[in-house]
Amino acid sequence: MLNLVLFGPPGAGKGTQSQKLIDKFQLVHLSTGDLLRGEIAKGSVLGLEAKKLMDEGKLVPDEVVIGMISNKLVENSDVKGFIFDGFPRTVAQAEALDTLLGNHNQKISTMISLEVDNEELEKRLLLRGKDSGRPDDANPEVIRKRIAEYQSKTTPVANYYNQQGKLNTVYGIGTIDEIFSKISDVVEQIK
Ligand code: B4P
Repeated sequence: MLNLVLFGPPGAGKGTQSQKLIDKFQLVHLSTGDLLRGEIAKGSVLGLEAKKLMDEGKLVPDEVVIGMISNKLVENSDVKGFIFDGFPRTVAQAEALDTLLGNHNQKISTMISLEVDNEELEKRLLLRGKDSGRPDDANPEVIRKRIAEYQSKTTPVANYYNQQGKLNTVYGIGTIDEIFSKISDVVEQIK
């Protein structure tokens, strides 16, 4: 199985590049952001609790997102592999993912980390906020909070995978196709 972690700050292009990776490598896309927005749309208890945190630019508790991913791994047992998009976002989530995959005799193949400076991130997210309807993209203060959450809680995850020899950094500024080509090169090397 080919199991990829697509990593990077909010607005780095994770969701955008995931769509192209799914088409090229026939992987199942697991985006915790999309799963949480699905719960919000359904109006579930989990969704209502998550919405409050997401609207403030904060991370949702580890056990919530780990539970969602665990369910999805069970539902998709016979696939070519997964793209984990926006997950793991804390070291506790990364450890839990290793355990969950280990239970299915699987592991993470590699991590691709998209590098984009803060000024560009803010610009992209505000632009998307104009028509996405996502409250967390509409407010510059919330965007800055998300970037700060990333810097304090999520950046240690890169080191976690680096220690396993699985970290690949890709410069995330340029056209979507240019960036995709660099990501594809990394994936082809480990296939
Ligand atoms: P996510 O849904 O993961 O959203 P995101 O970080 O904003 O990234 P996304 O993938 O959507 O954007 P992309 O970079 O592709 O998370 C939202 C919230 O959910 C979090 O803040 C948190 O509260 C919660 N959450 C999710 N997962 C969690 C977890 N594991 N633990 C705890 N909480 C969790 O694209 C951004 C924009 O840039 C787009 O408009 C795109 O068109 C544009 N773009 C992309 N590539 C570009 C390029 N090369 N040039 C110009 N623009 C580009």
